[in-house]
Amino acid sequence: DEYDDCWLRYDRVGDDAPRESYRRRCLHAYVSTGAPELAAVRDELRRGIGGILGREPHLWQHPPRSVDGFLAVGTPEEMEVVADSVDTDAVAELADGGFHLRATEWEGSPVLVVTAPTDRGLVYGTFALLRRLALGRPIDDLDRFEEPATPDRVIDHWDNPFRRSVERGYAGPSLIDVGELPALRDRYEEYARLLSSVGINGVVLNNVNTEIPSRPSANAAMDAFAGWQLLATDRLDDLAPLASVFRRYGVRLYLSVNFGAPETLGGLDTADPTDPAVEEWWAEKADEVYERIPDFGGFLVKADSEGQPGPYDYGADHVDGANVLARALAPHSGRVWWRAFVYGSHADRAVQQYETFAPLDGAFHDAVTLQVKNGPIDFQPREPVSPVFGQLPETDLGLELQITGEYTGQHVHACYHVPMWKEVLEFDTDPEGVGGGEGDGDGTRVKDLLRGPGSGIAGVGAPGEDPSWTGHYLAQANLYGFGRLAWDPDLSTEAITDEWTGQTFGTGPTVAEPVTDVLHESWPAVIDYTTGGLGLLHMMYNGEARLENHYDPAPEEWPGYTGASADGIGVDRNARGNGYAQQYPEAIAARYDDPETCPEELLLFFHHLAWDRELADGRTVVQTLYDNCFRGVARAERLRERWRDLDGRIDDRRFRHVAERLEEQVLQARRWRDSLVDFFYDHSGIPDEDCRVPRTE
Ligand code: BDP
Repeated sequence: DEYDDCWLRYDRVGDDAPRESYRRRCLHAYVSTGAPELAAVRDELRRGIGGILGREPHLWQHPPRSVDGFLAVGTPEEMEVVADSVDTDAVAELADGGFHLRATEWEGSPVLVVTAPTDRGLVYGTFALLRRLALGRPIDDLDRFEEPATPDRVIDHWDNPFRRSVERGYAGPSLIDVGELPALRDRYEEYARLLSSVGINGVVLNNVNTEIPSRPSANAAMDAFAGWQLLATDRLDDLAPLASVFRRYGVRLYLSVNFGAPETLGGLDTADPTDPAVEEWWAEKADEVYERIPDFGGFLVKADSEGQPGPYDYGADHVDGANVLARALAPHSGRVWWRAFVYGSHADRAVQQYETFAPLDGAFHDAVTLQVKNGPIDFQPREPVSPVFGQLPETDLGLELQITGEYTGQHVHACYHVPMWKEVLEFDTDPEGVGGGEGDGDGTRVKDLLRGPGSGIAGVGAPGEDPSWTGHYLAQANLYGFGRLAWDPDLSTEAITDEWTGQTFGTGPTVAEPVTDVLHESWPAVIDYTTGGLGLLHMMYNGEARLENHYDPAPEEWPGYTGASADGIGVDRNARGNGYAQQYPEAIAARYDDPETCPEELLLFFHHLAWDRELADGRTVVQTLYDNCFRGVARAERLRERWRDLDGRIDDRRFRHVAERLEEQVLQARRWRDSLVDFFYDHSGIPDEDCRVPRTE
């Protein structure tokens, strides 16, 4: 069909895979028939096994006794074969979504069991098994329990039904045409499969900017339907069939809601969260939602931020605001994801978030998840981890990552985000163990803070209507990696790359190695040529329209971000400056506060330093910036060269698509480099030791 299969290609496995055991244990499948999820399991087995072994499995309604080996998929309660073959207590203890894969024997015949305490666990278990087969891994000794590390693993679409556009989307119009619901498209199910296959269990349908019609579009007919109107009763009716498609794959629907909805939709004269009429309006709205979508996930809210209304408009605070929604959703087990992306009252936005939310720790309702971007600024190629992590012990946190490449080349450039996310997840928020623990990262890394009930991981955007789903084929790896890390943050970057590459392009080294090299070198390249690699950020052009560009270089545009002057560069977010570093626990604050101990990759984020100050290796600040910008281009060129090794080894369509983008990436990298080195030279007046700057043309 028209849409790319991404990592669910299920190509025939080669001779090096244990095909004989696959055939034996998988060509006959006894699958329970109970829940709707099981239809998804059967379909997937047909596609998966059919592709991998070249023959669809025979599906049984009872244990097949006449054959030499089979696959059994079901809960222990439903299937005796399963109950006989596994430790049922251990299965029952698995967290929601968890599953167990086990190769064993039953009545003398080899059997492979996929079981779980819930039906959605069976779906995840099936995908996990098919992944193993697609990667050619052994199955005869399988005895594996898996469960998700965090309960909610959600993708936040920034789709505008109003325009059918995707904010920060680089893959065409909205994948889901909510204006057309209840009509469904085949691709919704394909999409649900992709999400479920990596363990994503929630989709927020619409943009956090809920499109207030005071910004009319060119098309007057479309102005009738904006994101905030999704909560209207007839719109909710339309959502139910879509929710059913996702439900079969264990994925729940969520909506972004406008905090002013009681006024704009409900006709009340206020949306003041402390007003009883407002409280009642939200409660009734939640009832309406759950009558139609019983497993609805909850509301996502951007309040008091970038023009969105919020509790501040009514003299209330974020606790009042989040809690009124939470009280409405809690009876239905829904949650409010309340975004911490609030800024505007400080010259440096980095300092505001912690100041705003730390004093509210412990005051949020149990059904609130505070959704915090990984860094204090805004999805830059590299930022320190937000000081909110680890310092709000009484608040359920959701980590917000950006899957889409808003600031990393917008899917024209290849940029693999997985190593960046790993860096965030592994960050130790309490290296001294002040908050308890050993002080060796035990239980205090960002990933550990996301394990409890009520916490989660949200990833912003990426997919659109483009047949590639993500615009750039390599950006599929970010969607894949997001899901895998949300499920298991202990996975290494390398393990995720191997899985994705193997399933997407094949496991043989002549293919896997070049793809891996390209992915692994892409983020370092982007950091180098768009920032100079010492912690500078946001040197992208902003533009005049509300949807800023964030793609082209414009280092002069935001002097506040670079701190460039004749005497030096960087921003004093330290004790001598605005005190941002001091928001961290003491050990971290001390490390960042001293330029000698501050990690070099964040140096200019925390310090304004003289251009000619020497760094650890003896080079000056300005020389290092020059060198890194040139290194970035060299890296981009290497991506391009390495990709060429795949010519004739993968299909031409994907080969050329990526090859063309890498050509463009090299051109853009040079443009970025030139713009940045000119900027550094203009301010410093110090030429490059290698005579590359000032540039002669
Ligand atoms: C920024 C985007 C903007 C979003 C905002 C947000 O530039 O389009 O609306 O974040 O997260 O990264 O709300």
